[in-house]
Amino acid sequence: MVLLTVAMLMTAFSVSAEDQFETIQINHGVFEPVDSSGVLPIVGFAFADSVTVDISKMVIFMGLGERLNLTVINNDSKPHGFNWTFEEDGIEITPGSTATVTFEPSAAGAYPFIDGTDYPFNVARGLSGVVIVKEPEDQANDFVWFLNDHDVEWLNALDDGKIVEPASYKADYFTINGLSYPETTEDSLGAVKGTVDEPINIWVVNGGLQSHSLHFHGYHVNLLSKNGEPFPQPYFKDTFPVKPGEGLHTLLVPSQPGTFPVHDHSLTAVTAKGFYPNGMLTLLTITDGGN
Ligand SMILES: [Cu+2]
Repeated sequence: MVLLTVAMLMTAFSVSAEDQFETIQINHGVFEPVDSSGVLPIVGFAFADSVTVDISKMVIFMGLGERLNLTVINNDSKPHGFNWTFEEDGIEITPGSTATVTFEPSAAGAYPFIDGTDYPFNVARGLSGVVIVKEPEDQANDFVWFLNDHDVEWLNALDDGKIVEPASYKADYFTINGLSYPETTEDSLGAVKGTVDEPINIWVVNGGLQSHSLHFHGYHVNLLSKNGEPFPQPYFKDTFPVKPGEGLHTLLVPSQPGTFPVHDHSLTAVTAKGFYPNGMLTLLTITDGGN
């Protein structure tokens, strides 16, 4: 009996988490605003196989029970870093060098990360991303809204090596997955499509520097967790704040068919250089599934 117990324990301990390997790079790139006013210089995280930086789309999916081995390559001539936004400290990655981060989360959730060096300037330039951890038994479709804001003066000045005052930050463009309305409606990651009564995960992450507050038309959503921490009470809302560095797991179970907008409650963030409605606005398209 004792031997059997020991054998079982050994089996339990020798079963290691399944490893997932990802490599991302810190690269220079450009952001193309919705109003075709020209390209803006950014620095961001990019997947290993991409040459350009696709701003605000650094989204890594993994399953709960897996272990993420994340290699981060700094291709820039300046030091950068990697920080989970739920932790105080991060690592610094010197120019041309590589760091490896392992992550074995104990709960599902959206876990944002940033380059925390020289905060808030490197985040303003585009260095933020998210790891989304999904329970293996969670069969719901996934949509991601990676919210970001972009200050044209800051992007140009920081690219020129100039110093800017933190208090002077004032965003001109507001994006979901790097896109502004109406571009957002063509985004397979963010333009929610679903069926009445079928659950949908919407992972909402704020990778920018301004607080945002989303307003759903047509539906309420269940807010399940923030940065992997479950909310203590059931939290059923049609409007909720998402602060910088927060990653929310929300669950939408559509109660009716239709096409409804979701937008930042602050109308400033639904503009592009003052033009409405070219910012944080996207659509939910729900069909009745033949019922
Ligand atoms: Cu509204």
